Amino acid sequence: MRQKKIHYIYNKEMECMDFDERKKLQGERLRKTVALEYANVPMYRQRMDAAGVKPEDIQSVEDIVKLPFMEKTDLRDEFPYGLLAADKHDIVRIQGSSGTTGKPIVSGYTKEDVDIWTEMVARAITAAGGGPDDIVQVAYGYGLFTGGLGAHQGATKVGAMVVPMSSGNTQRQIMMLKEMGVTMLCCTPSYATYLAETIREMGIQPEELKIKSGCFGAEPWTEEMRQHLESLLDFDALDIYGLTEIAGPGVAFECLEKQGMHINEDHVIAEIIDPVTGEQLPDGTPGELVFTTITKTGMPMIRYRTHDICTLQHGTCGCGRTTVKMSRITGRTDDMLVIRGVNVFPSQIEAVLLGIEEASVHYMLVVDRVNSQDKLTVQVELNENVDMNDTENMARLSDLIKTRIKQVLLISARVELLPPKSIPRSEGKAKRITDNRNTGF
Ligand code: DLL
Repeated sequence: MRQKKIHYIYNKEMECMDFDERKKLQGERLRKTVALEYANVPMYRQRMDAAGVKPEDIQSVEDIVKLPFMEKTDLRDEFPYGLLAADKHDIVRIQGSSGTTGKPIVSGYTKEDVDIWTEMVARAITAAGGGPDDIVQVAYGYGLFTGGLGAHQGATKVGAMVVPMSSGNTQRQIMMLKEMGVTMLCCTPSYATYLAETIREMGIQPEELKIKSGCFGAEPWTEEMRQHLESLLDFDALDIYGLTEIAGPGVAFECLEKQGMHINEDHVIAEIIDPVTGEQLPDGTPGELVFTTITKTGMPMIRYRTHDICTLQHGTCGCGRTTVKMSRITGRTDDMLVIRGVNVFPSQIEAVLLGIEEASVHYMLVVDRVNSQDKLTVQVELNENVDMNDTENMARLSDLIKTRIKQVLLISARVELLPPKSIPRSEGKAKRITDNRNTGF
């Protein structure tokens, strides 16, 4: 059941702080973080020395551009403890990123880091209408991945009752949602879609559930997907963003205005840069998101390149928060597909498919190289009610999808229409790309 648009704010002092005051606070915290990093992390000290920057050169937020970037490769190279700025004795938690092969990307957190991260998620849950009266089902995976524990801690902090399901076992998830009277759901948007569709297929109506909102993140999704989800369950589907290296979920979160995600600026400084030149870009211009942690003491990150693409927007939101907002992530600079020279983001294809009634939200992009030419195949699962034996209609649908993809991406794709439930479902982050171009040598 959708809730009234009332804006609850967890930490008014920090979330609604005057713009200049916050900048001052960020400058002070940045100065401390850089001094800590320079003193305790040899890799970053060497990098600052090589760039000719000393801690005393950093006095205000504006000075941040003098500092060298950090990259995911730094975490791999310094695995597992090389980037710790705190004594190992003070580290109380290790978390890691999901879905990678080989060594995971891990981050170490002090007790204070865990508390800060917990408050970030508490702010997100509050913004989604959550509080002590709520029952929050956490269907993010628990483990090294930050989703499960992150959402769990935040929901506990606001005093909600947590149902720690972790991911998977869809029938059991749905039974608990219904029987426990769950009011909020936390999981990936692809899993939320799968859950919502299964709920409807089981003949359960939204009125039989008490779900009022959900905090969905850990992977890119679209506005169209929000509409789809909200129409299935009659609730508020909100975006939540984060990454292990910085904290976990809650680095940024949407409020009920649904106009971008508020970044917790008392704990991080966000920049958008041109991924090629490294120059800062103004509000509204898409580029790579870069974060600097300014309160983390376990493993601080300075100008960490996320490779996520989005825009920033400063100003006061309709909810009263004054924190900068980031747009949805439209892709990553590194998993962006380049097909015949054209940049392709899975989210663009998803938006096309969601505009086609017969197509479901389940799809795969397969890229092959045939006679030195890139070939993109879009596999689309059709909805249950589509008659796949109607060859005329199948041909029309396939042409329609091809035309729309061409209009949006300016490239041609082969379209394969598949029966319902033929694409494997994910319980965590969805895998939507198979790139065969670099294999087979
Ligand atoms: O995915 C943390 C998280 C858990 C966020 C639960 C939200 C909810 P990692 O596994 O380290 O951490 O992956 C971080 O996931 O750089 C983005 O590319 C992507 N990502 C995270 N949230 C979003 C989002 C968690 N809301 C990487 N929209 C990030 C788009 C997202 N992409």
